[in-house]
Amino acid sequence: MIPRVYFVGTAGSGKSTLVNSFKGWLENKSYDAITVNLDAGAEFLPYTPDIDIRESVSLESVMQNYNLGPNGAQIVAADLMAQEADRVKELIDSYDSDYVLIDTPGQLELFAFRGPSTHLVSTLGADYSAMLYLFDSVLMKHPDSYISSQFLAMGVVTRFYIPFLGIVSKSDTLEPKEKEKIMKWDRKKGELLSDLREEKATVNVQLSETILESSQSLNILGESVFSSSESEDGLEDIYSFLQKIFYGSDDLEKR
Ligand SMILES: Nc1nc2c(ncn2[C@@H]2O[C@H](COP(=O)(O)OP(=O)(O)O)[C@@H](O)[C@H]2O)c(=O)[nH]1
Ligand SMILES: [Mg+2]
Repeated sequence: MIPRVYFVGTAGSGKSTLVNSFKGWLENKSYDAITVNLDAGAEFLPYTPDIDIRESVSLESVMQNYNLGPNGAQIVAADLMAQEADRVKELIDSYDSDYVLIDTPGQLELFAFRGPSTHLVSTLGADYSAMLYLFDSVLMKHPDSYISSQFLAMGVVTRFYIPFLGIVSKSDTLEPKEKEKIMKWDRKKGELLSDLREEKATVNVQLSETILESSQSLNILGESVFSSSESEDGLEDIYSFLQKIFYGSDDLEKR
C-alpha cells in the first residue's frame, strides 16, 4: 500500500502550499508522489491534483441541491466526501507511487472533528497513514495563542490513531527572535509555562498548566519541525520522519 500522508491544520496554515512544495521537493529527490484534494470548497490550488474530490462533490452543487449557504454546504460536502472513500481508495490504488499527499478541507473542523473523516482515514488504510499537522506561525508567537494551538492539535491527535508530526509552517515569516522563542517553548515546555505566568496569572493559566503538564508527560505532540514552502526549510525533516515511519530508515537515497 502506498503511504498516505494527511496535511491537516487551521484555515490558511499552508496545507495546500506545502502539498505542492513537498511534492516538488520529493520529485527533485527522484521520489514520486501523487496528490489528492479533499477540499470540496477549494477555489484555487497551487498544484493540479491527481485525484480531486471536486469532481464528485462540488460546493456549488451542494448549495443548490440542499438549498444551503456556503457554511452549511461545507459541512454537507465534508460528509459526502467521506462517502466517496471507497472510490478514492480504488483510485489511489490504481497508481504506483512512493507517497500519497492528501490535502484536507481548508477549515480544520470539517476534517478533524466529524465522524465521516475517521471513517475515510480507516477506509483509505489507517495502518499506512501519517498526519502532518500544521501550526500556523502567526498563531504561535504569544504564549496564550501558542497554548490554544497546542490544545487544538491534541484534540485532533486523539481522534486519529495515526503517527503525527507537528509542523510550524510559514517559518520564513518569523523574525529570528520569534523563531527562537517558539523553538524554546517547543523543546522545553517548562519555559512556556513560566513565560505564560509572567504575562498573566489567572485561573486560565492554572488550567493551562494542568493540561500541559499531563500532555508533556505523555509526550502527545512531540517536537515540531519548522518548515517553509518558500525557502524549503524543514522539508527534509518531514521527509525523514515519513521515511522512518514507512520504510524504517531516514535514508535520503531512493529505495
Ligand atoms: N511566506 C509564506 N507564505 C505561505 C507559506 N505557505 C503558505 N503560504 C501562504 O499562506 C496562504 C494560505 O496558504 P494555503 O496553502 O492556501 O493554506 P491552507 O488553507 O492551509 O491550504 C497563501 O497565501 C499562501 O501563499 C510559506 O511557507 N511561507
Ligand atoms: Mg487549502
